[in-house]
Amino acid sequence: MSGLLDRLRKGYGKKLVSLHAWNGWIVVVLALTGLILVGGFWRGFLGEGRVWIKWLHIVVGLASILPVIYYLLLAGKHWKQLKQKPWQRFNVLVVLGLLLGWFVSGALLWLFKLVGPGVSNAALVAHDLLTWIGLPYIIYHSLTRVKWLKESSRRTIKNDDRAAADGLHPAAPQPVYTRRAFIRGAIGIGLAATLGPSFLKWLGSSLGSVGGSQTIDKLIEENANTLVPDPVPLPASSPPMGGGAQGHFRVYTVTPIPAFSNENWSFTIDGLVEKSSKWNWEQFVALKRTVQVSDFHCVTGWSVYKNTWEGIPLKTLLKEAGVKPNAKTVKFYSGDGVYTDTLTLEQADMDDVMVAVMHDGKPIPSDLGGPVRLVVPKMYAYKSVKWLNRIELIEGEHVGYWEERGYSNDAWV
Ligand SMILES: Nc1nc2c(c(=O)[nH]1)N[C@H]1C(S)=C(S)[C@@H](COP(=O)(O)O)O[C@H]1N2
Ligand SMILES: [Mo]
Repeated sequence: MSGLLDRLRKGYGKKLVSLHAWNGWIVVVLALTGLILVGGFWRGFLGEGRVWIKWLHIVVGLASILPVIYYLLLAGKHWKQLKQKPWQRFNVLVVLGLLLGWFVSGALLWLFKLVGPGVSNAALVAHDLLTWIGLPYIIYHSLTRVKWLKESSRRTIKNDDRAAADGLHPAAPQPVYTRRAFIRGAIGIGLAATLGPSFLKWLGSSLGSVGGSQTIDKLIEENANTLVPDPVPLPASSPPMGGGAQGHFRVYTVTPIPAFSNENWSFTIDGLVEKSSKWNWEQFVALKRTVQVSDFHCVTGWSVYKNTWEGIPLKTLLKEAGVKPNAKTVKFYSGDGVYTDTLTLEQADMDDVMVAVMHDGKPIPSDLGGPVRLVVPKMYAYKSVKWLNRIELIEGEHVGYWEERGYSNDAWV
């Protein structure tokens, strides 16, 4: 669009130029912060910084509506000027659509507590889809219009002219056109080749969220845990009482995904209890389990509905261990060595808080926190500690991994 903008560098044309620049920078900031937020690679070592990046993304995202509104005020005149330029009109519509779509879906995600999991789930898929389509489009748009591309094609003309004058070889009939088309094509193919596979993977898992078991089956196949024997599902689990989970889990972890074997896995309950216990896997799978169906909500906007979890109610474990009167907090440790979280004794007494061993009648795969994970259905999923291997009863308080990084200690859905 800079070609057009060059010609508009007067009066309101100037406004359009700076609007275009502002908009460009906003998109750059949002793209960078957004990609950092979803990129699993960054999760671990950004730690606290992630919360700041999230706020930056939200604030800039909300502000991104301002240039759009401003443009819409100037749009009438601009639109007329583009009468003879259907492609530029198309481009304006695409960019406006993207910005509005990102804004609306982003605002809904920001207000996830207000709009509820159904809406924020749809908003997250829309936000992702727009990014998958919009970001490559905008990258292509900017790469094919940068100055060096034009300069290099100008240089080509000169060289070819000189070559023709020297009589070395005749100038190609349309050197500018072919060279530009070639570079554009190359950029297009390059983008498609680098982003295509991840896009298809994302598309597969998002569409899979209608009948999500497919993706979980794949995680089960890739299960890095080698614990034997497999737990035998109760009749209520197989077939799953809830009819099979709806939605798909995004694999979240702040560490590399740990893997366990019979040799290195154990489960401990200790601290302020009458009777501490430590189970190995064979002992642990022999404990009496129950089955429940519940929804699973992450604060970043996605949910998985109707999970059939089979495991030991936390309540039962605590009762058998005998909680001492001075205990105040239940602290959960992950076998990843890093992640922890807590519940108050009162919260831990809810019937549906479960130390889960199976999901939809199958062992929980390592990616999803198996062999054993906590499930706290009434709270956001950051309370649902993966690779749970120790429960400690403590007197004071403890600040969990995400709570330390800005998440609310009040995680009620
Ligand atoms: N050990 C550990 N447990 C964890 C997390 C984590 O990073 N490490 N992430 C939490 C968050 S924020 C969510 S949404 C869920 C995600 O579960 P999933 O990876 O099985 O989808 O796990 C929770 N439990
Ligand atoms: Mo989460």
